[in-house]
Amino acid sequence: KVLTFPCYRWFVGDVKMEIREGTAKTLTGDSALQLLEHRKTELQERQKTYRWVTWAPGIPRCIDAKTEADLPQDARFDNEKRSDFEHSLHYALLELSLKKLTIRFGKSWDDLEDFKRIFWKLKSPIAEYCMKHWKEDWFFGYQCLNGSNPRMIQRCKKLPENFPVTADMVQSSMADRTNLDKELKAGNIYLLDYAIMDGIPSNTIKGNPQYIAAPICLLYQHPDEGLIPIAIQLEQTPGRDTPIFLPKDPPLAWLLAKMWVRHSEFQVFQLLSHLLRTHLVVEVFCVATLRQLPAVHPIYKLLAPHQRYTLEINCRGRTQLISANGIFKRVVSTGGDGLLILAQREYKVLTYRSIQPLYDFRDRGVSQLPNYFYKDHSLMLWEAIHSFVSSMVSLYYQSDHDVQEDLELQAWIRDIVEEGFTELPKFGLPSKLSSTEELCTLLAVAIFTSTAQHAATNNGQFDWCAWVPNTPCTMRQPPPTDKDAVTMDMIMATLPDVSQSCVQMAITWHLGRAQPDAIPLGQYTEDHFTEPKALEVIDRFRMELKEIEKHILTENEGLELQYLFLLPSRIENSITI
Ligand code: OYP
Repeated sequence: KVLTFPCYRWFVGDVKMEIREGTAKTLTGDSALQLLEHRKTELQERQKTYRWVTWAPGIPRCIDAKTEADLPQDARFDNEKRSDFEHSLHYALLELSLKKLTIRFGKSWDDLEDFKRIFWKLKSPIAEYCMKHWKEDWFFGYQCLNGSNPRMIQRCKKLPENFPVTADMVQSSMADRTNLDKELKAGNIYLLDYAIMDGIPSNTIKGNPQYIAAPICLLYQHPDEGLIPIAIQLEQTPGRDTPIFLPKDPPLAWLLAKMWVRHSEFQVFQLLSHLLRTHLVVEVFCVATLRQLPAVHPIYKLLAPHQRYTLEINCRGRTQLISANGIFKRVVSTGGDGLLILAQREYKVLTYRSIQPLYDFRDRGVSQLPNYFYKDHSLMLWEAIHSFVSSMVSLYYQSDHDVQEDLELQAWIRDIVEEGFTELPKFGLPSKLSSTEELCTLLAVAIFTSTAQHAATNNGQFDWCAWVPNTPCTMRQPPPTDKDAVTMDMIMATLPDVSQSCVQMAITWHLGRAQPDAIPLGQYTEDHFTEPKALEVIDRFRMELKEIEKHILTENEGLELQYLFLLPSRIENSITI
């Protein structure tokens, strides 16, 4: 009798052909000796092909590949994706360099209106909205909730000791018959604290030093105006040279203070929320899955579609974006040593708990905030993903015992915790799985992070960063120390120059635009599962996603600023960009 191997793969030119046969089986469910033998050889091969490497200490470990060219075919972009990726960036850069030629070179802009000159063909409705409203305080507050970094804001019960805001400083921002103290007690005061930026070394670009601050910003959930910033201090240590900026200050001083907050936001958003907390976290799951689970394993079948292209995009990121002479080094204030130090600081405090949306919102104390669409949609998606995963797991694991006894699964979690998330004693994920519940949470985290969470941070980056003054990637002058001395010239000398601005627009457009070959969340095109029960579970998941889609569309009807980043049809099934 001919043995049917669970998975055959071959290549015709560049086209990947794949045939899988048979039902998903865990190790204990597979009994024929030859099949067990096959599982073992498959894993040995895979472990030779996919190896861990420490790209840099103090961040998650990753795939051992110098560039994407070192990756096995299976993990590479296909032709269409590769040529689209390469062309789109060239297209954006070319368009912008043509504009640059018509502007003066390597110079500051003359005034804020000047930024419009590169704002020509590459645009989006939200980016244009942003251009019109970025100076308004409510818009600043809105972005904390539904911008591209919606996980920074936290409730403030007590003012931090290094931020001596007094009640009368902010009284004029308050609604009638209330004050700071009452509002702190009522839970209407919030905080953005960029302490993590304190002391991060800043880049030098073409001989010019760039600057970094570590702001703290107080916000107030105003009954009529919504969430608004009410006080900003640009450094962590209070003092005569670090005044507390207020909305009633000279308008340019208040504007520049907000820009400094938004500049920190750019760094935290791109490096921590986006790169570290989605791309690099998910890569750990990818590598462990490829090394420890054979293709017949139900958990392999479940996760593989959520890992498509992630290794290649991360390799490209490491070689072209955050490398010694990559894009960050060329145009961003944290380029050079800064970005790694920043990522290492965040990695030290990264917890498994904080990548589970329920706990994240609870720990930040944001349940009272209205119009927090990111939160509402995340929770709906988490629910749908968790229930999908749970149904799938229950098809293959009848009890906690089954989980404990699955040696492949246990090797998988050990690889994740001990090889991937090394040097992370407080992460909070044990290296053994003892129940189906633990397994379901972990799988939901892996899928949620590679789909919804990545979409929430990645997909809005052009919308929120294309209008450079709203989210500047670098600052070319130190933070202001005197409120009365802020001038427009000083603002223009501080913001990114013409060429830095062009690169910011080009890259955020390149990464934020919809991918032409995108596979949306819940679409399983490779038919890993074939058994009817599993297919039913997939169908149910899709139906739930459809419901969420309808709900979000209805909710957005008539909204001036729509929140569609977590619309299921716009969420990719994996991190591919
Ligand atoms: C890879 O040809 C990626 O230069 C982006 O990286 C851009 C390139 C390569 C450059 C291609 C080229 C994707 C993976 C990732 C990630 C998350 C962090 C994204 C940060 C974007 C920052 C934009 C910087 C603007 C100045």
